[in-house]
Amino acid sequence: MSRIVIIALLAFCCLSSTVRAQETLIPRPQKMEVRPGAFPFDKLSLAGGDKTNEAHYLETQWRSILEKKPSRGDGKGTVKLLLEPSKGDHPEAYKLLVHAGGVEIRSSSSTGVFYGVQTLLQLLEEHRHEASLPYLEITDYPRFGYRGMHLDVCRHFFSVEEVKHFLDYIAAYKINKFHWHLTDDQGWRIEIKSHPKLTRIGAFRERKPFDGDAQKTADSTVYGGFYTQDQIRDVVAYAASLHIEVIPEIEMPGHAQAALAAYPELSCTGGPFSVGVNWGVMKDIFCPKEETFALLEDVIDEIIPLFPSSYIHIGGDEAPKDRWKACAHCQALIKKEELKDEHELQSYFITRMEKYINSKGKKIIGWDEILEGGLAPNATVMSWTGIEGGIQAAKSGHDAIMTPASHVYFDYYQGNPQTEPLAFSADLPLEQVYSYNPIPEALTDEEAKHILGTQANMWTEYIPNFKQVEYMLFPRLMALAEVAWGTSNPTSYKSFEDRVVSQFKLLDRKNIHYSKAIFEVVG
Ligand code: TNX
Repeated sequence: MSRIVIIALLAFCCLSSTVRAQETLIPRPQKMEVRPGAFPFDKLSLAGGDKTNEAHYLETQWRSILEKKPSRGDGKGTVKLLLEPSKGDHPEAYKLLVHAGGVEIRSSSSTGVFYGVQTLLQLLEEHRHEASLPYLEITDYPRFGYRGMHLDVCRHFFSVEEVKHFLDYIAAYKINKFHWHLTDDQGWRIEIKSHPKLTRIGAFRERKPFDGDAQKTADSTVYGGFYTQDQIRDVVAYAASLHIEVIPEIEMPGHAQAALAAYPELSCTGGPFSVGVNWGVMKDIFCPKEETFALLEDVIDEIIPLFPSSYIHIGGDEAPKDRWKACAHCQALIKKEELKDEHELQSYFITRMEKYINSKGKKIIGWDEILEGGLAPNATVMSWTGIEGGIQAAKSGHDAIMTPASHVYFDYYQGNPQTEPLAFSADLPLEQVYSYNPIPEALTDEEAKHILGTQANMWTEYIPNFKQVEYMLFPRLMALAEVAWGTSNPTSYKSFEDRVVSQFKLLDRKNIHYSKAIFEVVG
């Protein structure tokens, strides 16, 4: 072979691997420069003495990608994870360098190192066939500190193992908050030792044909399950090892039918109730009685030591006021507290719970309906009905997390409802997620500082098993990740789609379900 042909071939290999490195990473890094040259996999080794959680994580994942253990270099390896304090750096920033000496990941935090490791794993995956990594330099950091993913375990229940898989998936795309929706009309899913009926009664409902084989209980007419406090601690610790903070949600005053089935005396009518089997908004909600506040405070007391997060989400959405209107106690309370109406009574409810939670050193998050009747003084708003709630919160100096149904509701259809599996009856194709900008135009730069970030929600009315969770998550999780990391560019959606397709190889190899709706010809 002539030298010219060899040089041309080398140049082609280099170029194609360069282009690929840039075309595959999700979320796309803030800055990436690919240089001529490549470092062979067989020279990669981990420093023998590196016993950090991140080195351990890299070793385990490496084994699954390359189907063999990475070699451990004595003392020094060619892959270096370097935690080095530096002033003024973004707390989650990292640098990744591949050069003639090997791979260096540098950060001032273990979280940054972890994100560098995630990027390296995506590069290893992409280059596994040519068995070398292109020389490159990546400087990377997220736009938003809050990059969230939610999971509703109430409408359908998912085991600890499944929740851990969910955490693995979101961690791989640098999501750092897990919003765990633990109570709703159709199930109370967390053990509360002081009120055992919450799970003994509230965690189980009548089984429906749609539930399929999932979560078989001894009685085949019953569906359900819950997490013990030990299991909760286990999940929270697992999430922490993936640099994910778990934010628990305990719904009040609405979406409370499972709790009312257990303790009907906390309703306005006295019940009786059964744990919800149908989807939608239920009229029976917590009644603002002293017994209700006492139980909810007990719940909070048990929740606080389980979750290190500084937040507790207390719901606040979809609480119809029918029962409060017809309840003598509620009307007397409205008078006594000099409130205008039932909306202000809801604000009284939330503010009272906020005061209790604040007194324990934690902050509340609530869905945007907590704005009605006046926002509790320190509340963070999760804006789901649209972006207005987030705008209103930020303009009044409150923090907000943007989760508008129009862009980040992963229970909606990803493609044609004729060919996609049954879902909530609205559409949310990949491109729509990708086009989202969490900062509303209506905000000034100063107000925009209150937008902590964004989160996608996975409501599970139509998601009876974990395979379906995967399916609804992928590939939209990738779009969410890039929006939250701040490197999405809707004008080059096509090139994002190419990167998504290249990530499908990994999903295939791991046997993870995902929607192929993006391949559908729209016509
Ligand atoms: C509205 S989003 C709800 C949920 C449903 C969801 C279905 C929100 C705060 N409440 O209870 O599961 O719509 O998309």
